[in-house]
Amino acid sequence: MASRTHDTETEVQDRAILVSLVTDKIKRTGIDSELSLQELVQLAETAGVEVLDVLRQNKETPDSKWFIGKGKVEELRMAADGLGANTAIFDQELSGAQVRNLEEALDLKIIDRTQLILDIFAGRAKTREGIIQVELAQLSYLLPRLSGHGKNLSRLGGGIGTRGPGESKLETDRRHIRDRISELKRQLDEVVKTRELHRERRRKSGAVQVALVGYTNAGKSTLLKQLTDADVYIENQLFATLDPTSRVLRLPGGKEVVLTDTVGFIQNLPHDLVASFRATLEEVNEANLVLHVVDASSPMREEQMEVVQSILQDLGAAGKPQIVLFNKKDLCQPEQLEMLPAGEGFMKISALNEDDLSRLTRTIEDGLAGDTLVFRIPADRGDLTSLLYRVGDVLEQNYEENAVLYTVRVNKEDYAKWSYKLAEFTEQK
Ligand SMILES: Nc1nc2c(ncn2[C@@H]2O[C@H](COP(=O)(O)OP(=O)(O)OP(=O)(O)O)[C@@H](O)[C@H]2O)c(=O)[nH]1
Ligand SMILES: [Mg+2]
Repeated sequence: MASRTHDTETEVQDRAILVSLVTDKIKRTGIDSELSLQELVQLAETAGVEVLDVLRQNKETPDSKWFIGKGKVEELRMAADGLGANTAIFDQELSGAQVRNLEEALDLKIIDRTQLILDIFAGRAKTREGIIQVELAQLSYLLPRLSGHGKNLSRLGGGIGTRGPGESKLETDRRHIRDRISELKRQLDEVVKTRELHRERRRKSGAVQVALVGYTNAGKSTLLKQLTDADVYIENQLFATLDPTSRVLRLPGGKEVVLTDTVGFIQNLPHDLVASFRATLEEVNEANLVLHVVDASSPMREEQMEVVQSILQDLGAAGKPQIVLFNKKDLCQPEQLEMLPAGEGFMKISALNEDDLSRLTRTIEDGLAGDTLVFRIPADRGDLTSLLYRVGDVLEQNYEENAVLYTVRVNKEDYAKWSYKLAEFTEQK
């Protein structure tokens, strides 16, 4: 937020009223707007904003000029005057014109959820890659909205205009931003190439990779720290981690794997951010095993798990072998814990409990070990035989009259890709 620019003369704490508009379209998506609003409060607090009040409105469609209804604008003005607010934060994305109209009518700084998330990321970025990615996402978000952001541009720095939007000035600003976007993309390409080289090296070294993924604040960094003594930033706030961190983890049997902590996910993750962070997020695709960390104590647990699964799907990592870790069990009631799915692929843990951690490393070991499966392949299905050699090591072949029995130690990940063809020929699990 503005307060983070450390402009000492004008530094004012952001004091905000949060606004949520629930439209019919939103209702149809099934997003729980109350939970989303709770999350917006956390996001605002993470950004250092003082939240004074929350306004809600139900409306069929957004107002094209004001986003919320005219009467609600008046209500917002009165609340802001009464409470001494200087900012309004909307839980849904606004157009540039809506921002401008609201700013002019209310004399408040107007921010939407996307911009708030971008702001938090901007404050967190530490590595060159992270900094480039965030700036790229910010500018891509800003460009189509430029004429709406008279007041907010100063936060972006980099010589972008902050004065009133005269049209010719706007054109110059747009050109500057487009130039900057091309420059950032070029720089990002270089970083991505370097990352590719690293990946290639890791792949060649045969290092086994395990990725910690999950909703923001689930406890991923805590697990990395507890398991590997990594000195990482852990905080009870959203998006504590931005850049992936990898550490070597020694499993009980002596095998070493590379454990990677990643940026947390959130619902409605801004599109520009996902696009910019794609290279970082795609690290997950390198993993042999995905540990999906869930905050089991959160009332939003199920929604959060769905968000994570759908982002994994987008990244093409949904088919990876996955273990769901229901973390923070120490904060759950016994009844809550009983309701959680159990069995293979699920664990209830506390990142702070030593016994759970040793159970976890044993489970990781098991999760990485391949299964030995037996397939009965009909004699005329030579196509399937060649597939078997692709999914693992064929240990044994026994010939029958019209079929061959193959004993195969399958690599889980490769097998997952072809199981739709092979599963019906499996003899034993
Ligand atoms: N009580 C309890 N707190 C936990 C546990 N695991 C993590 N925490 C706390 O949860 C908060 C978030 O932990 P982080 O490890 O930073 O979470 P993260 O998933 O890395 O979050 P982001 O980096 O923001 O995506 C911190 O305050 C941790 O101390 C647990 O098992 N029990
Ligand atoms: Mg973290």
